[in-house]
Amino acid sequence: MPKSGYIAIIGRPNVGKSTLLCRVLGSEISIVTPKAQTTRERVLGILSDPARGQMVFIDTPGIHNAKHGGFNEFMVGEARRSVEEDRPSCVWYLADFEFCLKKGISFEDPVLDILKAAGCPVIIIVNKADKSRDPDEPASLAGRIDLQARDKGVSVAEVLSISAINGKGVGHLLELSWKHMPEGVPFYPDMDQLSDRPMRYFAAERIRQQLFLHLGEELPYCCAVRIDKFEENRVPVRIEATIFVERESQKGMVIGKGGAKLKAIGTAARKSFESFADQKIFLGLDVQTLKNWTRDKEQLRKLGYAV
Ligand SMILES: Nc1nc2c(ncn2[C@@H]2O[C@H](COP(=O)(O)OP(=O)(O)OP(=O)(O)O)[C@@H](O)[C@H]2O)c(=O)[nH]1
Ligand SMILES: [Mg+2]
Repeated sequence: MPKSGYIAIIGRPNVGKSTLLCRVLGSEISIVTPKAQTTRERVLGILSDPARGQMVFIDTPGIHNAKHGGFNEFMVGEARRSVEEDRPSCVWYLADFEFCLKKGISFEDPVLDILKAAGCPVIIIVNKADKSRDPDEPASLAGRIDLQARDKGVSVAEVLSISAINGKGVGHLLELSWKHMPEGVPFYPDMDQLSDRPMRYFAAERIRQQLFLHLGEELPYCCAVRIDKFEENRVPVRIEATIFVERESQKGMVIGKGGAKLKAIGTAARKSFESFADQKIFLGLDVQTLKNWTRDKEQLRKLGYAV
């Protein structure tokens, strides 16, 4: 009998959740940047193995202390929904190696609450172990974290150290995870399907990734992307998108002098999406203001950031 189950990947922002999902699938379905709070919504990544079954991963936004109302609350809500609504058979709780070394594992609110709400085994993954200078350090750290987590009442299945960036320990993690999958037929019968999201979503995400990489500290958090046109039957595929900023003054910062910034963002996003989709793309970008969209429920809903 094949095995099939969901695994929620949760943790604080920037610990490497999306990097790990991409590593496991061998495909960049979830965008990665050096900045915290890159992932904004739940994204499914599907790993199919004809001999064993299917593991469906849920990448989630980083858990942080979000203020009530607005966009940050939506993002933390996504992490909560991944355990409360998606009913995972196992949780991967990722933590940052250097942070754990200095401060131990952090179960500050609302992390513990979300882990307990999952009601399933939790594999604690100390990621970025490649940053360790002492080869014994990751194993001894894992031992300490195990005790700390059990003390807090977390249902710990295992504590592992890995490096999502170079793949070390990821094979072992997958082996352990199969053991937690219940028997059942695959949720997604097409064994080549990698995600639940359509191509236009990946196009929007690649534009957003370039906004994170090209713009200064705060600005990417004020940007949202909407795909206005996605004409798949044309060669090259024609995509038109709008980048929304929160304030009129931010428009110029995204466009840059003589349009140079927007051009660089568009070129990088186009190349990145062309290599992902393996197709030639035409990408047209426009920038508009959607006043205070991160705090306005109605605008959030229009952008698709609503429950
Ligand atoms: N050295 C090292 N860096 C890593 C590793 N995994 C991820 N990173 C880096 O950490 C940064 C954040 O990675 P992400 O995968 O975007 O982290 P995330 O947890 O998905 O972040 P959010 O979506 O913002 O919550 C990127 O610069 C990655 O290259 C790792 O194993 N080792
Ligand atoms: Mg992420």
